[in-house]
Amino acid sequence: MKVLLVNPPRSPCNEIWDFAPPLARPFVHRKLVGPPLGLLTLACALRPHHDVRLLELKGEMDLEPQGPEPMARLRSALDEFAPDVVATTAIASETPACLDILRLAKSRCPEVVTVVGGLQPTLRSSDFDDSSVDAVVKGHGAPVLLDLVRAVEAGAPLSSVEGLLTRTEGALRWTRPSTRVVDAADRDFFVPDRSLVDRVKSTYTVGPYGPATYVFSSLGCHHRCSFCSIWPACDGQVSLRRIDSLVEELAGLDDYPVVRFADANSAPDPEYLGRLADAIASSGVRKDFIMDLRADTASAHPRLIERLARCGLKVVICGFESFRNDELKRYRKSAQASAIEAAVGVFHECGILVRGNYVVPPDYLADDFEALAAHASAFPVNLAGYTILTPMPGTPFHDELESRIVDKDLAKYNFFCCVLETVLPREEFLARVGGLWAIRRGDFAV
Ligand code: B12
Repeated sequence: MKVLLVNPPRSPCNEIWDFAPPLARPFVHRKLVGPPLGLLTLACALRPHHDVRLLELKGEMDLEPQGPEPMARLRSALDEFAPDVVATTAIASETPACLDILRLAKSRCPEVVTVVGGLQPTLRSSDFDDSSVDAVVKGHGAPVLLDLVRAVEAGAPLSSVEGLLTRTEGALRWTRPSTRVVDAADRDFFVPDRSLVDRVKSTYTVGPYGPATYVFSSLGCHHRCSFCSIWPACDGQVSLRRIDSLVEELAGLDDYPVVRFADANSAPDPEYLGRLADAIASSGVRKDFIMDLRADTASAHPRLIERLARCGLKVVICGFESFRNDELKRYRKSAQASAIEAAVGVFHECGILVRGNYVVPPDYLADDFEALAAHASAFPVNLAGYTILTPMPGTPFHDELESRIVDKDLAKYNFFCCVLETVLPREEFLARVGGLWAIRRGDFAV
């Protein structure tokens, strides 16, 4: 079977940049780059049996920004490859682009079977109840996708595939519940097939460094931060990679001097992470690593950070979220603001750069912006980012805040737009968030 995997383009919406004062604009993030690890995982599962191609629309647009627009590139790929199955992935802000992809695939090749998976279908499958979508897969879906493609090959109906939502009588309905328990971090782990991004890997850079790739050491998160989508998607469960499997994967990444851990939190189990750091250090694998670590992990486990520095940890992305304890409590972030300062000290003592991120809630007034700016100016992080509190569709937080939502355009659910009602005039609120980006500037962007 010919399977075309399509990585959707980025959402074009960035209201922080749109309203930022000219001085701050150059520092507002406009894009994050990196390989689509989920699709590369699916490719590994499919490839021994099927002819698989990847159209990496983020990478292609970065490689040739002046080239054809994303849908024209998809049209060419569909005409040239004539796939039997088109599969794509979506986070909230990429949902509209994902639907455009599947609509074009259906209109161009009416016989093609279309399927979507990833975080947004997992959290709110109803967003994909569209005549262009034949099937929706929730969760870590490599085994289900394999079954689906096998069924298509055998000419069997999609309704014969377990654990899938399919279009039946005009609506998405579950097929038989799956009896399979998927452990995508361990038993059902597939090594992402990075050969499919060879063409665009030069676009995966971190500032001047790269090419960079992703690996994950864990899936899921135990914490319950209100704004995060990971715990609702994984029911608060965490599964860890086997250390030998991860070290082996790292040892195979000859083309990538920079590796970012794509974990929700790279230290769900500090003891495990310490063993992983030691295993990497003694394996002879030499990389510059980037991890997402919590401030309270660093303040409580300074020796762990030293071990990570010894194995190559160079940059940490740290969700500070707020400098005020009452706001941290509101976000259900189980950490104290004082941990931030302690953590930054620990990271810097180990020579690790810190990119801290603050969340700005829509009820901020001028005084709050000034207090945050004063705090951030006095703080020695290498780079700070400021995003807007956003209730991600399909999460309990979205249901809680539903009555305050003023914008339902999913392309705007990317933490860079304001979808909730503000207390300040909206344009002033956005301009003030944009202004914060001028406070600190470093020479790298992650
Ligand atoms: C790596 C990453 C990225 C990469 C994605 C590369 C790409 N796809 O092109 C980059 C850096 C580009 C990125 C960008 C952004 N990201 Co991001 N990112 C992540 C991160 C850290 C890891 C994702 C990952 O690789 N997981 C591991 C893989 C193996 O799992 P997976 O992708 O879920 O895939 C599995 C299943 O979902 C399923 N599956 C997935 N797709 C499909 C398709 C089919 C057909 C099937 C059957 C199954 C299936 O099977 C896969 C294999 O098991 C997550 C946080 C996290 N830890 O998950 C945030 C996260 C996904 N990102 C997020 C956000 C908000 C963004 C940005 C919008 C941020 C911003 N404001 O700039 C941007 C968007 C683009 C931009 N503006 O540049 C949010 C999404 C929230 C939401 N509800 O939408 C997350 C959850 C972070 C968070 N905690 O809030 N991101």
